[in-house]
Amino acid sequence: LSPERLQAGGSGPLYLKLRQTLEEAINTGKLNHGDALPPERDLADYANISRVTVRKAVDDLVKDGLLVRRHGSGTFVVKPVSKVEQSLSRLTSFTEDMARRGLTTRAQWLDRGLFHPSPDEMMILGLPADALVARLGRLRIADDMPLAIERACISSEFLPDPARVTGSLYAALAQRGCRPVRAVQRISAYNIKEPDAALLGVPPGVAGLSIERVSYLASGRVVEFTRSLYRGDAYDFVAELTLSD
Ligand code: 16G
Repeated sequence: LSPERLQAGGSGPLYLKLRQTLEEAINTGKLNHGDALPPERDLADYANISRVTVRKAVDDLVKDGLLVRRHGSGTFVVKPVSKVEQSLSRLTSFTEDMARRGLTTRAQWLDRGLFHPSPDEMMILGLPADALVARLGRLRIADDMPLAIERACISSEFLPDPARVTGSLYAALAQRGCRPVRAVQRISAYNIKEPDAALLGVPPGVAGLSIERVSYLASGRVVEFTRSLYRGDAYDFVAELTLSD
């Protein structure tokens, strides 16, 4: 955003030129999804234009959905992403889902080790008070785009050495003969807050999907209790409904 470029060349209102400059910066990746725009006052001072002009350009981009204003925290860039459509009828893993779409998965580890379970973990996994659980907290990334934060909790009986899980959790469970065969999933709406927003690369306050999955072995024992936070702008969960008789 150089003041010289804004003032120079071309006819048309200044606010349109600023709008175009900002749009170009978004499209060429100089400004990225989740980036905060400098305050309108600073933009006006820097480009040597009036605040009214800046406000008009920003209003325009907000109307077109390229910027979003968050009360109290500023104006942020919104880059539309192509959504991942995820079936709700198959019990698959993140790695498998992404591989099917030709995307490569990567994880940023947030947490990985053996811990004492919290009361709700103890209850859901059906564990005694002295049991240990493996906790695997990951930011899940597909082709460099962060999609979800997942915090899995598994009884140490099924996963005694969580530090050895470097890739797919379900592959690690399968290796130990305890890949889940059934799961119950609860999805609810959630506004993504910091520090999760920063990890997911979205402005704080945007819509997310909070998902809890409890999965079972064929024997009926609970093997996994996972709490996840998915980006609402990147995920559609799709269920097929049939008429039962
Ligand atoms: C999915 C599951 C999660 C499971 C993970 C295993 C949802 C909402 N969550 O992301 O519960 O732990 O897959 O993935 O679908 P992995 O085998 O690639 O580690």
